Amino acid sequence: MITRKQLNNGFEYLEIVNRSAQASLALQGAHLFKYQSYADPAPLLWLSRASYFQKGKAIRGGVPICWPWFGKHPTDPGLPQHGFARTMPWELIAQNETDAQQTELVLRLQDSPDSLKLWSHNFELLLKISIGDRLILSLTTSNRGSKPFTVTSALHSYFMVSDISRVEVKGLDQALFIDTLSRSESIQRGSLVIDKEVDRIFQKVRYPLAIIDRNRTITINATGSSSAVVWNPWQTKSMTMADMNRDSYQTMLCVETTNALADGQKIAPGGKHSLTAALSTSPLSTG
Ligand code: TA6
Repeated sequence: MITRKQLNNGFEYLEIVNRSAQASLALQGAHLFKYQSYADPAPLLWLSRASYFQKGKAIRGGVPICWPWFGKHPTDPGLPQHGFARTMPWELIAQNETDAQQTELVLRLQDSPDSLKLWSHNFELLLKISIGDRLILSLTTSNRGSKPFTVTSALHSYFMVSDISRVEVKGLDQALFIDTLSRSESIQRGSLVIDKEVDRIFQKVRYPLAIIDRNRTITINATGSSSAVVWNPWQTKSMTMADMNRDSYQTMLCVETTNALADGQKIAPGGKHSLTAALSTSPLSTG
């Protein structure tokens, strides 16, 4: 079942319920901000208790869409970090409750006078979301203009973890990464544990990745993605963020399915590119 809802301030979102899972999706930014499979005792995605739900402000949590650039704009510091897709109004163009176990939604963002002020290209951006016992998000960029353009992008997934000091990220062993904090390059040795602020852009990533939590494994599979970003702001940075509480960092971890830095995608006129993340959980045998 798909129900249109509004917060008291008029912020619109959709509530999706089927036999496998429940989810909530804001039309602003096509931003999925809640998802929980009924097979899992905890939500898959983390959402800040202090998040904004206001026009033009990104929600802190869920899966923000960073597009058409990831991070700070490469040349113009006046442009919004992570692009504009996550704060613009999208339209729901298709919905299909394939069966009682699965719901599919397609949302669209197209170039507009507002977007052309920020980025001078004609485009169509589609997000297809499949909500079932897994969560699948597929972001397809189409070049509707007469010139090629290059996009960097991310499905910037915030995952709920039981205790950040007890998780590890597997699948990045030997991967080259840029540490954005020290602006240095290095190679990941073994699993990644989080015991301080971490903000690493991994290149040439081979999926799947996994977050090993106390009693579950979160598996992140992807297609069309060559990079991955692992981010936790830790306490000091969290305290500088109005939409994070001081203890927020203890139960969240971003493992983002991206094409960042040198992994930007050049799309010819008439061409398209899809970035897809398939997210699932499985219980960790405590034996
Ligand atoms: O997750 C990587 C990152 O680029 C971090 O550097 C941090 O800025 C994070 O994204 C959140 O960015 P935001 O603009 O949503 O506050």
